[in-house]
Amino acid sequence: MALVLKFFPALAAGILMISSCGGSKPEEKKAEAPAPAAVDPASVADITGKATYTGEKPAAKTISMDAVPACANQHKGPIPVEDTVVNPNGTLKNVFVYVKSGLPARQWPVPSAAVVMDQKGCIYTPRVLGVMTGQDLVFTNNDPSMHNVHPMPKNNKEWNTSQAPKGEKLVKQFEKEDIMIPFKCNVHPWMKAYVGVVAHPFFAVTSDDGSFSLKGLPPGDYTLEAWHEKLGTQEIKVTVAAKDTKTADFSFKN
Ligand SMILES: [Cu+2]
Repeated sequence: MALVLKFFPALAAGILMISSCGGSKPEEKKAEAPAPAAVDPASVADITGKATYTGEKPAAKTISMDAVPACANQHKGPIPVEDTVVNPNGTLKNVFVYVKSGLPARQWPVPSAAVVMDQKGCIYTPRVLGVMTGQDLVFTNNDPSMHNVHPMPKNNKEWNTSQAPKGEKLVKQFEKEDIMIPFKCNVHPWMKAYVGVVAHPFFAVTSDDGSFSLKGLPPGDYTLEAWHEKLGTQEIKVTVAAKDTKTADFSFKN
C-alpha cells in the first residue's frame, strides 16, 4: 500500500500529462488557417545576411538623466542615444529583418518561450526585438524607479501600464502583425524601444556583428524587409529551394 501511495503522485502526474496533451487540441479551434506542422524539416532552407552601413558616421548624441538621479546614478560616463548603432565592422545593429511575403497561409506554432524586454538604468534593453503574434512578451523592471510601459501600435490596442520599482513582471501579447510598435515610458521621455510583431517565426534582429539568420523556411519565393528606426526600410527578393542556404545583404546609409 505504501508503495502504491509512493507512486501514486507520479501516476497522477502521468494522467495529468496525458490529459493536458489532449488539452492542447483546442489550438485546432483556430480553424481559419491550416494547423501548424506541415513543414518537412528535410526540405527547409535558411537565409542569412547582414546589414551594412555605408553612410556618414552618425553624430554622437547623449541622454541627459541629470534630473533623475535614480537613473543617472546607474551610468558611468556619457549615455549614448542608440538610435543608429554602427558596429566596429561597419554593420548596423538593431535592424529588424523579417519575411514580409511569400509564406504559405498557415498557422505557425507560437513559441512557448517568452521574449523579454528589460528596463535597467532607465533604458529599454534590447532596444529592438521581435515577437510572434500571441507569444508572451515579458517586461521586467530592474530599476529603483517607477516606469510606465507604453506601446503605440498601429494594428493592436494601445495601452500603458505602470511598473513599480523592481516590480512584478508584466506579461503581454499582441494579437496582430505590427511593423514596428514604438514604445515609450511615460515617466522618462528618453526611453524608446521598438517591437516587431509577426504572424510567423521568420524574423530576426541584427546584433553586434550586423548579421541575421532566418532558419527553417519552406522552399519558396520570398520578399524580406529590413527595418531601421532612422534609416527606413528596404526589401530584397530571395528564392530558396529545399536545403538551400541563401544570402541576403542589406545596405543602409543616412
Ligand atoms: Cu521609465
